[in-house]
Amino acid sequence: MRKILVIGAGGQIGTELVMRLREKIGNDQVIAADLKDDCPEALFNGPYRKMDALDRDDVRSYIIDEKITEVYLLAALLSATAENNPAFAWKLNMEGLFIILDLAKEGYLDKIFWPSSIAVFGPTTPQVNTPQLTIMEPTTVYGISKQAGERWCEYYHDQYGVDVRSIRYPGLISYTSLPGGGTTDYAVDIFYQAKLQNKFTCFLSENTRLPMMYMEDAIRATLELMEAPKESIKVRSSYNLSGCNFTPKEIASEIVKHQPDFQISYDPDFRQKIADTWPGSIDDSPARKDWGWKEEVDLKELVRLMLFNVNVELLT
Ligand code: NAD
Ligand code: AKB
Repeated sequence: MRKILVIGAGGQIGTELVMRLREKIGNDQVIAADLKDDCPEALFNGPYRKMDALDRDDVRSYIIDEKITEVYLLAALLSATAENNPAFAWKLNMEGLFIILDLAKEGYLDKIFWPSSIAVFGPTTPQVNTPQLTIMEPTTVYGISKQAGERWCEYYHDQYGVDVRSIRYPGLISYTSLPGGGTTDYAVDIFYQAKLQNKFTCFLSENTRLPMMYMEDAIRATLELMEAPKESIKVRSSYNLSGCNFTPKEIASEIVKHQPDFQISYDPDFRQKIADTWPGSIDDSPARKDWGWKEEVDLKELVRLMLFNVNVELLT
């Protein structure tokens, strides 16, 4: 029987991933774990465990004693936060991964999901329709840690047969919980500010194009990848995945269609330098071919859904 542990469950992806996994395999079969003392309200319907992904002894004994079969390891520092604390970002993003990879190597886990990011790419990468296999010279500590993580995932698969699967998520857009310190966060904040004050100051410049995805598509992709037969997973580093892509100016124009007086201004900060090194669009043909990936939500629909669903009370 599947018994899943989601580490970093209290964040932007974890909250929605746990909800969906519980719908699929049962509330008690999916344990949400996070450094936070309290379980997020959205996850009150099932087990919660306070856990530090870096506490090797605790993570090991919990997974072994509870007979966990799958781990989704989401605990990490994201791009903007990581630049402010590079040494700790490297430690969290790498050591947490090794603890889980080693457990799988020893036979305690059937499967692992570990997310990578478009941050693995850098200024020398082709920026349009970035291919699966290409030049990767990331310049952020976050990107470097994700690239190294990808190499280790492939290594553990090839050398020890570990069934680890991964996606290079683009910027994810959602309303259930707030984003955790990334460069793409503006594309979530813009909806809260549109609702609160009908205007928004963007920390990226108007023509900065980045790959993005609505959370529902990202969660569906994750479940489809994890449920695909082992033989169909040909990429053991991490799969490129594309949803849509847009600039701050384009998302603002789409919001104006719903709120004609909405105004955007631009005040780029240190995150501009990060965004300038990332691709504008992604070629995800291997994901489409190997396990049938297809996005469903485009920019127009994403804006409609976000404006309808964001709850500004989440900000308080
Ligand atoms: P987030 O910052 O919203 O959530 C991370 C969660 O991990 C938080 O709840 C935090 O409390 C928890 N955490 C931090 N340190 C921990 C520790 N030591 N032990 C246990 N829990 C800890 O991040 P997210 O957006 O949900 O991202 C999850 C993963 O997906 C990360 O690896 C991130 O790099 C990757 N990713 C996210 C995006 C995105 O747009 N959200 C895009 C690409 C990749
Ligand atoms: C970030 O901006 O850091 C994340 C990501 C694309 O990995 N959203």
